[in-house]
Amino acid sequence: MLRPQDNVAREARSLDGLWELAVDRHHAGRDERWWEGPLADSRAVPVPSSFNDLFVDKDVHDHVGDVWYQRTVLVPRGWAGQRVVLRFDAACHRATVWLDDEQVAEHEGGYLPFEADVTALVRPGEEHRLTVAVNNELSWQSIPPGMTVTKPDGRKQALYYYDFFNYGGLHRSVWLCSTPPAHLDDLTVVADRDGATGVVRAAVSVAGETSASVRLQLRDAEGELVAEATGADAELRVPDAHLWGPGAPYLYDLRVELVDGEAVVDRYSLPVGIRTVRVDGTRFLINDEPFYFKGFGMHEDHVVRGKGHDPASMVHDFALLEWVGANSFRTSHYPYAEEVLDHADRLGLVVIDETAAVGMNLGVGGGMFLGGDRVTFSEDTVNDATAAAHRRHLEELIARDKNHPSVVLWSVANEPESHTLESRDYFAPLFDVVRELDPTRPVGFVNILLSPPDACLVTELADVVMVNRYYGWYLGFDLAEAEQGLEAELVAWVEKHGKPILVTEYGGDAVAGQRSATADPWTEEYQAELLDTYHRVFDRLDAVVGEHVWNFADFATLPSIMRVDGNKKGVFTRDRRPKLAAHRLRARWRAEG
Ligand code: BDP
Repeated sequence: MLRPQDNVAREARSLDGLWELAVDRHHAGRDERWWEGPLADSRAVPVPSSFNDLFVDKDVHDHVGDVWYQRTVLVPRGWAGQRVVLRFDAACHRATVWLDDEQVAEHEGGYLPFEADVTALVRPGEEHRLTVAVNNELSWQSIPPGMTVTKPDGRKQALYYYDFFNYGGLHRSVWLCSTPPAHLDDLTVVADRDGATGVVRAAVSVAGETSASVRLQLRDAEGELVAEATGADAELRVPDAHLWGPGAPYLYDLRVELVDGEAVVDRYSLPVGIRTVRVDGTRFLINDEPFYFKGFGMHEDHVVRGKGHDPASMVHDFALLEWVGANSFRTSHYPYAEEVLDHADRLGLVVIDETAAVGMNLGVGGGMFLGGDRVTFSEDTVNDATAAAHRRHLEELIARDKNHPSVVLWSVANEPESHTLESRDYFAPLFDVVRELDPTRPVGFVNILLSPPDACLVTELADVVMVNRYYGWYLGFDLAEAEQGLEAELVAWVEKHGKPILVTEYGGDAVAGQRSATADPWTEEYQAELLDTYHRVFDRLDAVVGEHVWNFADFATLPSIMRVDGNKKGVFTRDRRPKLAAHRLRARWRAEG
């Protein structure tokens, strides 16, 4: 599936803007067939955005079930004879789509795109009614997993083991696109090096009846043609290639065309970065140079919009990453908007790309939150159907993100149970899937503190060790003990696996403005000192190849006795003002160059 693009052969019309929204408070819309006419009792809603925080209405904020989005769509007159596609960049967590009275798509998985070919249903020059039921319920078979319970008054509630608010809605752009009937359908690019020569291998798939052939042209950043090839499996060689690297984001432009004689039947352009990634012993190598990750686990999370993508916030977040001296981030805990990866490609930020498999662990909190006496892997909880959904999610993620040079590492899950044989049996085939679909990038998963080196059975499947650690926070506030505990554990990981270690989370909550001369917990001083403590340990251990602070910014969670207006582990506030820790990180990260 290729992304929407405007060029000589294709058109992409954004359907972003104000739609109508009806919140299905009584879960009646499907039975009452709301898609068959204009939504009753609706109000204007922006797309993209989460719906939860837009209105001053607690019931809407907390709504679990369907919400119905609707608008009319004009199919341009000039599109007669073209293939017409509706594309959703994300609908969280699942969506059913109708064009007029016809169901045209159904998709599960709230952070990845899907499309529907509606050619047979549309009349160019006319308007059509587009209705989408977006559902934010969780189950043990959804990714992320969770539970949905129905209260005595009929309201549904989502229960989940992850620490961010379960926002719902159309979080990313919606498109109406045209392509030629016979068209370029997919493109996989793998770049490599042969000495100073860049080698770009491109696999092109074509859909529809055609005798047209594939032509590829690679241009450098100045627009000069540097290599050409023909055929659906092509190799382009670039002498003295300019590499894409962290902080040095050189991009070529690959133009793929379907040509019939001189006529261009279809065209698709892709920015291409030539770079390699490899793990060697305890080193993580990009372009055969050791790379040290400095940055954050982040969230797509903003005031009012929730998880709605917005380019202004994205550009500002990247500006703050640059200001603080970060060179990388993890898409914790789900795939981010594709625009974010485009921007990372453009700016030379390195990305750990994570699935939405988060909260797969009933051991958190001693199982006291939701699990009762349930176990994580069982017929009633995470089971074969969950594994199938997880596998589909990985396939869709890799299909979407495979061509981004910024993506250097796949994260299969965040903090799942990983100390039981069941967890190993669950994850082993998923690691195989990733390696089969993408032999070019390392793969890992993020280990939880409940599963130390002598207990974890999943890390041996991974190319790197990724650990989230909270010495000095969840394990007591004695930073001297924290320093010892952390160092002893990281040394044990090196001894056990001899792989590079990425500390993918460390940090503590600080309420902005809470200050203390004695660095008491919850103050900005304590948060900064906690980070300093970790840094001393990292600097003593060669196998530590990265530090990702938890979190870039404060973010929304469910209310709980552990959270005051959300999670406050951000080094920036939710409105992106630096806390003391951000200045401390800036001094460290920028000094190191
Ligand atoms: C880790 C989770 C992360 C949480 C963080 C915390 O990976 O999602 O937000 O802890 O407690 O366990 O702040």
